[in-house]
Amino acid sequence: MKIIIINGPNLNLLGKREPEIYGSQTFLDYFATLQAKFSDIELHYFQSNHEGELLDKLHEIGFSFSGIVLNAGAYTHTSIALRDAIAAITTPVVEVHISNIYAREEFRHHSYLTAKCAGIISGLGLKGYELAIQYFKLDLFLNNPQ
Ligand code: CA2
Repeated sequence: MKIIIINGPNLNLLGKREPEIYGSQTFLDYFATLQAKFSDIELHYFQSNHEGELLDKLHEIGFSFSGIVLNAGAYTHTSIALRDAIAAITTPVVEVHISNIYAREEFRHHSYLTAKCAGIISGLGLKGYELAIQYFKLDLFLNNPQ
């Protein structure tokens, strides 16, 4: 099973700035713990600050992977292009936000992506990424019980 975590703009700063909102762990450290926890999954990670690169990655893996965990950062609130890409691919996407976007500024309350995603996890910190992976594992198991 291949699952990818895709992080958008500024998420490369995790653990380095604004720890009161986003925590103090770097994403690469957290990703290593996820790989250890989910050693039965081929877990990939991609981060970009560029909208076009995020689109290219969705196109590249969006027909072959089992699941995409997407934190599109601020593009969540602006990008019709990312919404269209999620709608065009066949791999299901779970939208994740570290902070609770509904408890923050009004402009963060709307996501262009949610309607095209399987679901959204927001406000549970980095744990949200792990929960999204658990969802894909459970969903695939329920659909292919053996
Ligand atoms: O809560 C989330 O995960 C967000 O997607 C994070 C975005 C924000 O624009 C969304 O509204 C909610 C911002 C990512 C910025 O990441 C930083 C990490 C560390 C230090 C500074 C920024």
